Amino acid sequence: MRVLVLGGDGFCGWPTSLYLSDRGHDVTILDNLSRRKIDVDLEVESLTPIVSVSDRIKAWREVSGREIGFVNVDLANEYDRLAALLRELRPDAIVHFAEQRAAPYSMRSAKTKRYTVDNNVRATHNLLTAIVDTGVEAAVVHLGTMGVYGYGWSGSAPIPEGYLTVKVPTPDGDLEREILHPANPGSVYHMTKTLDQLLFAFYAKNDGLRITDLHQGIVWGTQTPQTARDERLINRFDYDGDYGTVLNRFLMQSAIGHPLTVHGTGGQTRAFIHIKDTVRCIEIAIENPPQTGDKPLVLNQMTETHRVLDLAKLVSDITGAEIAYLPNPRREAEENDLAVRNDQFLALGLEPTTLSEGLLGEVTDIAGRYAHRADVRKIVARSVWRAGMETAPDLLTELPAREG
Ligand code: NAD
Ligand code: USQ
Repeated sequence: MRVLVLGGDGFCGWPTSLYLSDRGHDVTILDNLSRRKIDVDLEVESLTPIVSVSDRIKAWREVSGREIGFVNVDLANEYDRLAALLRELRPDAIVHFAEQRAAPYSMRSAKTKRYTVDNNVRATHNLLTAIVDTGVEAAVVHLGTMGVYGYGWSGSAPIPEGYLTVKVPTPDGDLEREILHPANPGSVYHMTKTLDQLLFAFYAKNDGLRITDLHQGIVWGTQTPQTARDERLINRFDYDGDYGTVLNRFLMQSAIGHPLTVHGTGGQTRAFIHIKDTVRCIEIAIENPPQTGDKPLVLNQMTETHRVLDLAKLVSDITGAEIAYLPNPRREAEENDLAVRNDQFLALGLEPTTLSEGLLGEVTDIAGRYAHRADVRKIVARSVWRAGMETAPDLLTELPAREG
C-alpha cells in the first residue's frame, strides 16, 4: 500500500513509519518538525539522542535498503501544498498523527491553548477537505485519545468503542439510538480530539470518507525492533513536565535517582499501550478500513489499565525509587475506576505486550543508558490547569553522582 504518515517524525509516527516500511508498504512522511521546535522553545531535549529527519531516513535506507519519502509541510497552514501532495502521491491510506499532543503544554498559557486548537482542528479539517477536493481514494486512520471519554462518566461500566446505545423516551415508547459516546475532555488538547470526532462524523456522512478513529491510551516504552536496528533510528523519549507521559517519566526518574512524581494521591486510573503494539494496531487499522457510507469506525487502542500509584509502586519495587506525592497541577478526579472494551483489536489479531514483560528492560536499556542526558530542572510539571494552582519545587537540582 502507498501510505502517507502525517506527523511521521514524532514519537508514535516514526516507529510506525519504519514498521510499515519494513512490512513492504511504500511510506511517505509529512511533518513540519513543530515538535522538535517546541523542544527548543521549552529548552529540553528527548532523553534519547534523536538525529535529524534526513539522517534518520538515510540510516533506514542503509539498514533496510528501503526508501521513505519526506515532505516538510504544515498540515494546518499549507493547504495547497497538501492538496498537491495528495494528487501526486494518491495514497491508499493516510495515518494522521500530526497534532499537538501534550495536555500540560495545551494548558500552559493562552498562547499554547490557542496554538493547540488552531493547529489540531485545522490540521484535521484541512486533511478531510483535501481528500474530498482531490478525489483521492485514501482511507484515513486518525490517532485520537481515550481522554475523549473522560474519566468516571459511566461509573464502573466498561467504556464502549466510540458509540453508546441510548433509549430516548417518547409518548409512543422508547426509541433506541446509537450516539457518539458523550465527550468529557480534561484539557484543551483532549478537547481538540473531541472536535475531531465531529469533523469525522460529518465527512463520513456527507462525503463518504472512510475514517478510523483510534482512541489510544497512554503510550509507554521507546523502541521497536525497527528503531533498535541502528542508534540513528532511535525513537524520541520525552521526560519533561509537559511532554513526558507518566510511566516513561517514572522509568526515567528511577534511572536517575529522582523521586517518582505522583500527582495528588495517584488514584487516577488510565489506559496504557506499548509503542510496539501501537505500530501493530496502525497496520491492523489500515488493513481493515470501514466501507464508504459507514460511520467512522472507532477502536479503543489500549491493552491495560493501571492506577498511577500502582505504577509508581511497581517501578519502586523494581528499582528502589522513592515515591513523592506532589500537589496535582491538573484539574482531574483524584480517584477513578476505568474499564475499557478493546474487543475489536483483539479480534483482529493484536497480541498485547504487557507491563510485566517489558518494564525492567525499558529501565535498563533506555532510561539507564541515556540518564546522563537528563536535565533535572525540567522534570517537575509546571503547567497548571488554572492560574494560582500550586506546583512542587524542583526535587533535585542536579543529577546525583552515579556509582561505577
Ligand atoms: P509527537 O508530538 O511526538 O508527534 C506528532 C508529530 O506531528 C510531530 O513530529 C510534529 O512535528 C507533527 N505535527 C504536529 N502538528 C503538525 C502540523 N500542523 N503539520 C505537520 N506536522 C505536524 O506526538 P506522538 O506522541 O507521536 O502522538 C501522535 C498522535 O497520537 C497525536 O495525535 C496524539 O494525540 C496521539 N496519541 C499519543 C499518545 C501518546 O501517549 N504519545 C497517546 C494517545 C494518542
Ligand atoms: N501524572 C502523574 N505524575 C506525572 C505525570 C502524570 O501523576 O509525573 C498523572 C497525571 O496527573 C494524569 C495521568 O498521570 O492523571 C496521566 O498523565 P500523562 O501525562 O501520562 O497522560 P495524558 O496527559 O493523559 O496524555 C497522554 C498523551 C496524550 C494522549 C493521552 C491518552 O500525552 O497525547 O492522548 O495520554 S489518555 O490519557 O488515555 O487520554
